[in-house]
Amino acid sequence: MTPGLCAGHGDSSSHFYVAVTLSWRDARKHCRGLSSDLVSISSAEESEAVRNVSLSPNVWIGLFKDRWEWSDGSSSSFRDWKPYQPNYLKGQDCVAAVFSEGGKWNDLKCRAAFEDGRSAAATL
Ligand SMILES: [Ca+2]
Repeated sequence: MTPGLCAGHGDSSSHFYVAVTLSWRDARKHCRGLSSDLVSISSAEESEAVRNVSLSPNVWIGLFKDRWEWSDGSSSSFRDWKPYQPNYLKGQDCVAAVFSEGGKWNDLKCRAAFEDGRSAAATL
């Protein structure tokens, strides 16, 4: 858990530090709740400005890797996860829509099978 740095609405000196420890996703949510976002850094000068504003050894910034990709190569960023999903349990590298839960999504082991037509989707 790490504090975050939200982007200011002016130049890099207007970035503001979020002095609570959050997960990356919660830090982003916090910034977005303030009509901002986690800070983007595109130069050494901005990196220095971020360092100057930050009051802790490390902060979340906006860079992330969303490892989910559509198997047909489409680029939709739409996501419809169940609460607390994806939870990235070991081997859960594929996604199922769980219709008993309103069609919300869960990440599941790719080798999970649905022999009885429902089962595995209820797992974490
Ligand atoms: Ca899961």
